[in-house]
Amino acid sequence: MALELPALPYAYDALGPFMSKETLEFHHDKHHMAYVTNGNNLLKDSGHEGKSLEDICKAAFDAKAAGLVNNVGQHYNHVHFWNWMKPHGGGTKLPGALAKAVDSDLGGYDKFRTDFVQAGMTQFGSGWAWLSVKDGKLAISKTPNGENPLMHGAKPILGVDVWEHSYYIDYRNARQKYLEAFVDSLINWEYVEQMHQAAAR
Ligand code: MN3
Repeated sequence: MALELPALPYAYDALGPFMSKETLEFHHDKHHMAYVTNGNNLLKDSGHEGKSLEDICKAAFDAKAAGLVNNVGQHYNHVHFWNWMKPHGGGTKLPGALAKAVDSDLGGYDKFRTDFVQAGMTQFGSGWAWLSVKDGKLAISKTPNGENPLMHGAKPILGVDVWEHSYYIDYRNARQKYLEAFVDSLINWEYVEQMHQAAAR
């Protein structure tokens, strides 16, 4: 299965003022496209071509195949990242089942917000902060470069890209402001809940 760049699920200017058209044009059309191109080149004759995206992520990490980990990992991460955001998203109104799990596993919404932003702030250099299901419970984590929680025995349900290409045009060096805007104004909680339900199966 060749990797393919999906269309954004909204217009390029739909996430303003929290994420600009210019950021999305570079991030989706240039950065994500490059992961697709490089990933497809690396997948040729790798023995992984017939596997699912999730299985390639895990197999590449287990094989310490850094090129595949980063490019196929980044393809997986970005396919979901576009859907983890929506216009007029974010905020404290989580779908019921997810709100319950955030309360019981993470100490409530406010602590989730603090800890998720902190995970993004403390990922040194490029990478991601995550909300995942691990051993049946929600957990917050961070990974470097193109890695994701699939490679660490968990199922991601929300991730935020903390590579500078995701925020430098709009926020310059203010990573915390970007992370807070992501949580408060961009998260597509319905999509997070879909992945939460799927992870429980
Ligand atoms: Mn990115």
